[in-house]
Amino acid sequence: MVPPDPTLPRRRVASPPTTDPQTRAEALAVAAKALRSAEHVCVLTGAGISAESGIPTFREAQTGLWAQYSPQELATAAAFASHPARVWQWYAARRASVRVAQPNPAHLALATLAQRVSHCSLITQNVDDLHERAGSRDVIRLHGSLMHARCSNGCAGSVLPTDEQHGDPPPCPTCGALMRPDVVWFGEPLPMGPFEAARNAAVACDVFLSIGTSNLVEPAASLPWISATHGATVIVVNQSMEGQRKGPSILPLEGPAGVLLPRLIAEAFAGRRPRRQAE
Ligand code: BV8
Ligand code: ZN
Repeated sequence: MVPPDPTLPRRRVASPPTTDPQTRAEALAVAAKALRSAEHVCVLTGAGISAESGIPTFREAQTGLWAQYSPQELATAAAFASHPARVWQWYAARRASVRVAQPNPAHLALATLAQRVSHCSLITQNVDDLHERAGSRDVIRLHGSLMHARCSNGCAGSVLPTDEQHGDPPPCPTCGALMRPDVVWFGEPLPMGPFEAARNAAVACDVFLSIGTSNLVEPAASLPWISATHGATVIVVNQSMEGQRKGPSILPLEGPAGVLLPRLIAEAFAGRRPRRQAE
């Protein structure tokens, strides 16, 4: 657990939910009330928010050719070093499925949320581009992007790879080393800028909305608890609360994000005009 940073200003402590809601409707009403009164909302999304767009979650069993591997085995620099074509093709197959997928009502609800609150920080662990395609801007990407590739030797810049699912990774146009997916693999450090921005938002927000994540992968998994220790209300939206932390400042909303998020945003901001029109 990361101790609160004493140098950071303590903030108005959003009161944790006063009632212990028995029903989903009550939980939704308590969550909507917390959202409506929040100045700064911080959102963290995981693979579950893209599930209703048809993108398998990270922990769901892999299908077809990839059924024989676990994502953790493929999403590492060691796997790429030993089997570059296999890893490159796994990402190409995932990229192709993202390309034909559409943002679902959960992604769209978050784009609406950003127009309703004074300050909304959207952090994603996902590597698909569905948040951006739903209209969200300034997405804080902790684990990179499936839709880009970069030089495995560290040359500057990234390219938009094709969905060519066969063959080897292409060579870097600058130095000839293999291009690699522009994602953060297990055992690799997160990009400093995005993680700092994510941590600062978690500390500063009044409400932390955790959506569709098993909260198992660090250091992203610590963000909701950093927020809770700084007085925020943590709303957890997940298909299942199994394995999810409980606590006085944690408000569980169990169900599919594509159903719950539109309802939550509608209930929280009924009658409130958009703060700024989508550009
Ligand atoms: C780091 C990009 C340090 C790639 C990803 C040993 C050695 C080294 C590190 C470690 C180690 N042991 C532990 C670690 C730390 C490690 C880690 O946390 N491992 C875990 C497995 C224990 N972390 C790291 O390695 C990180 N780096 O620590 O570096 C360092 C520092 C300095 C110098 C060197 C090193 C890097 C982690 C990033 C890995 N890359 N993605 C790719 O995508 O291919 S992580 C990847 O998995 C995803 O991005 C995501 O973050 C994670 C999956 O989590 P979820 O998104 O939560 O998805 P999941 O399937 O688990 O759950 C889905 C949820 O949705 C479920 O709860 C489900 O109920 C719910 N759901 C389903 N449908 C719906 C729904 N909810 C709502 N509605 C629905 N419809
Ligand atoms: Zn290069």
